[in-house]
Amino acid sequence: MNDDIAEIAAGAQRVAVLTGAGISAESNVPTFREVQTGLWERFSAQDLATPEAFEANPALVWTWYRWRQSLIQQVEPNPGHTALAQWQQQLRQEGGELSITTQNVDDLHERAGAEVLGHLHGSIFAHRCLDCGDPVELPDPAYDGFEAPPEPEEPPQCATCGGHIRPGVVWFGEMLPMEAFDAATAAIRSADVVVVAGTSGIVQPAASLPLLALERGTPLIEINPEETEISEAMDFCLRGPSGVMLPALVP
Ligand code: BV8
Ligand code: ZN
Repeated sequence: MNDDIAEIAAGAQRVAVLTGAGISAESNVPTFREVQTGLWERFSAQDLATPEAFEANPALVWTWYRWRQSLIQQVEPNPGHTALAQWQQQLRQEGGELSITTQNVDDLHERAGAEVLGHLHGSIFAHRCLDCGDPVELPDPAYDGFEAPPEPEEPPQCATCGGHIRPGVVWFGEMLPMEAFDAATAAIRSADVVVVAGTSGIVQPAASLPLLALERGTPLIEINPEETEISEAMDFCLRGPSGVMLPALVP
């Protein structure tokens, strides 16, 4: 870790973190850009994560989410999630603050003991009725997330109105939860340092959030093994896996 970065991290009292699918990669959760497998191998995640795809083929899209939910329930947080949770606890004890805003629909930050300011793209564990919007509690899916399920299953029907139950995620073309987006905006605007871990910086408007740091010259640190769409705006790029780089960054 270079001295400048170590000094910034050690001196920061207000840290704002944005994470993407890459932080869950070392927990064996495929990133969004990876090629799909099984029933969905001929689709890109981007094609499936849309209201149109659910409308056209509810069983295929519904099963994809329930199968991904099974996988997430079968894996564990990795050292990247744990490091952020630890840094958050450390700062809280010192009267400081570390906020985590994630694009991920998994619960690995929470299971690592961290408090999450917002899930910009919703949660795979939340379900609601497509028609009346009623939230719905469902039993856990019975798939093996490491084996693609044999047959797509139809989404259940809403007990209130009979509509299709849908995943509680934000699909392409859908608005982000404004409360989470506004909270992330405020956190980044008041931070001493902004850390962006595990995102390709492709999906908007989430990807542009860290760039708010440029307004005040707040140091921007990117953690990603690869170059991304937002690397050129970064002050520091830690080219490596977040499971290694985040534990090294925490003071
Ligand atoms: C909106 C939930 C507006 C679902 C997700 C044209 C037409 C229509 C829309 C658009 C358009 N052009 C732009 C848009 C907007 C669109 C968009 O951005 N499209 C992109 C593809 C160009 N955005 C939207 O539609 C958003 N809504 O704009 O609404 C609006 C306005 C008015 C009225 C109505 C609407 C909604 C976007 C939300 C989509 N939902 N997820 C689901 O999960 O199934 S997005 C999905 O991508 C995931 O949430 C994922 O997190 C997210 C972002 O991807 P990343 O997290 O970055 O993951 P990715 O795989 O890309 O990259 C992984 C990175 O990790 C890589 O860089 C890799 O190098 C790195 N990595 C790998 N291993 C590691 C690692 N890093 C660290 N450590 C490692 N070990
Ligand atoms: Zn309903």
